[in-house]
Amino acid sequence: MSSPRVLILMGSESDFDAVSACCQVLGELGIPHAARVASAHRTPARVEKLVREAEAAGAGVFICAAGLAAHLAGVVAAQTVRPVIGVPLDLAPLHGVDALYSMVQMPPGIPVACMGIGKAGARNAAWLAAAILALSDPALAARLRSFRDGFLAAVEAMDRRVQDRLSGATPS
Ligand code: RP5
Repeated sequence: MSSPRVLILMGSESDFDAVSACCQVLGELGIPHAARVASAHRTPARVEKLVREAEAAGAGVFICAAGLAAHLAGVVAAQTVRPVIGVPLDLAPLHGVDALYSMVQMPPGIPVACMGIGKAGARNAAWLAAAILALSDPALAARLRSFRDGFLAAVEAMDRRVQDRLSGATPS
């Protein structure tokens, strides 16, 4: 198997569903990736080791998914100059706003590219990672372009269905 070009870290097994959505997009794009559990506060040395090993193996982008006071992305960004994308996860009682603020409000110098909260953000993390890697990978850039063309076809199909529904609509 090829070395991961994207390492996804999640703070807990509780984050699996969002990370799985991220992995699905990376898989569809043909980007080798790995997803590991490592907690910034419970296992800081493990986080550091996984980042160091992934860098040495050629990972170009890190994605960090975590909830609550989600410092995982910032901690990873402190250890690498490669791009770090944070995905804040939606746990009670603040429904991900706590994690969002933890990631998006990084002090200057150690940035984290923060996505939206939850699964949609997790999917976008994969799309953004792909765009970053595509800067130096023309074949990946072509695959990304072809996915965008697919979006156009999907939106046009939705529009046709909406027009059909509207033309059959009866006033209430
Ligand atoms: C964070 O705390 C994890 O990323 C997870 O989203 C949240 C809760 O973790 P568990 O208590 O369920 O392990 O570190």
